[in-house]
Amino acid sequence: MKNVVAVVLGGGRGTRLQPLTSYRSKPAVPLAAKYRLIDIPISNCLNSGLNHVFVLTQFMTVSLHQHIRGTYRFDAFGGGFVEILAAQQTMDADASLDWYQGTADAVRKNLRYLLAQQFEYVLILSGDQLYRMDYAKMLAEHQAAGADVSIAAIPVDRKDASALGIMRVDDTGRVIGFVEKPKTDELLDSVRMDPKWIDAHGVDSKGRDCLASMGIYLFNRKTLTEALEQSDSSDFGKEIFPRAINERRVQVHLFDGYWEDIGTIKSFYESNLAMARPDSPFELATSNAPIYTRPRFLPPTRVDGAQIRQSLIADGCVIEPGAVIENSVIGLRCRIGRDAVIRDSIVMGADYYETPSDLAALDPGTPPLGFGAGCVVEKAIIDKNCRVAAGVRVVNETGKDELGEGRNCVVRDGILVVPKNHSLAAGWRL
Ligand code: ADQ
Ligand code: ADP
Repeated sequence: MKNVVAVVLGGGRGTRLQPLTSYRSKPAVPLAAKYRLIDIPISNCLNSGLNHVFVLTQFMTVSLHQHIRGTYRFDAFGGGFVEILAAQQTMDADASLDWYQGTADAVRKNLRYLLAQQFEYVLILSGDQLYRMDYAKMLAEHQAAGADVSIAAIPVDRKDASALGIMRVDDTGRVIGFVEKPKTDELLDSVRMDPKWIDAHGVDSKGRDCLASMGIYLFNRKTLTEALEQSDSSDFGKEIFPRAINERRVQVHLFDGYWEDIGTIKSFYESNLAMARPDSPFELATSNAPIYTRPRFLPPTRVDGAQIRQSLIADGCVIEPGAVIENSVIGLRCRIGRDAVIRDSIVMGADYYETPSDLAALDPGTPPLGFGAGCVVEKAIIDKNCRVAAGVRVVNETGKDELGEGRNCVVRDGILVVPKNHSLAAGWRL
């Protein structure tokens, strides 16, 4: 893996995770109570013996910078690094012209940094997926097949195929058809696989007959340079691959395991809550492939007479008597008042504690950080540093998406999202 450099695609202009990405870049979005999205691909790299990582992001936020700097440190002898390359270094209006136009454009614009050292392979990863993978296995298969490019693939059902790049491969695993997000049955049929082929190659297809690209690509240095320099295509999935399969040896790397795209509010919400279940499909507590994150010096969470079921609770929280927490993810430094109810929700916690003098200085009507006594939060995502007053009900009873307008929250896919630093004062209701 010494010859591989990894590039994590940290998100385009995409609005799919808004408003969680209104104030921070996508890689910095908090995940599973104490991590950030970027910890997943970087941990996979480190656990695969790969410690040269670039993160491409549209704009730099303080938190992403602090997080990377404070977490991924390497000694001088190992030669490792995790470095952020931001498209937009300033916030002025014209800077938008410099934004990356798509995944391939993002890599092209940074090619000179990526290839400044003599890496033979470039591994391109998405920054918004939840999975564990040993990229060393992918490299070994790539080399054994004499491939120019390898694409990681997972079997999926037809109903999920229209949101993904779907591939057809020959007997040797060489990709001979690639359709990005096939919208018609006809297109899908053109790349369908025989599930028996998948079974025969060591992955239980469970009858699934589509091989989906996981957006994980391993390129030979020369192939990547040529593919990007000889065209002005912006996107790997839409443009580069459909063309590359005719001209290059593009090989599939089959993956068997849990893999979830968490780039939308709905999938982000569902995947976080799934990790709180006893039968979690993605286990955080393992010793052989840990997920790394920033070490913090927070006190243990203090709980007194609360009822907690099926939840993840981060460090530094205070949970008062009578509180009920069910099927939820509770982030760092969260204060949850007496008899508050948090159900089917992700609350991200706070970046700081309020001191008694901070509390005394609050404007009348501004509730303290955290969740006041008796409030009820259901099916919601409450971003960091929010204030929910005592007795407030954050419950979108109608389930309609448009109701959030102008009320310090938005509703996406029926999930109520309160953006960072917002206050829901006494009497707020939805
Ligand atoms: P999508 O996920 O729809 O499909 P895309 O929107 O290009 O593809 O995003 C891929 C990754 O790149 C994401 O992590 C995204 O955040 C990031 N990204 C997007 N635009 C970017 C930009 N301008 N700058 C930096 N990062 C950017 C892709 C493939 C499919 C495949 C799925 C699997 O195209 O073939 O099936 O991934 O999830
Ligand atoms: P995020 O992307 O998670 O929302 P930010 O970019 O806002 O995070 O960074 C918040 C950082 O600010 C945290 O790392 C935290 O340590 C720091 N911080 C410390 N004290 C305060 C404070 N009193 N108010 C706001 N932020 C604070």
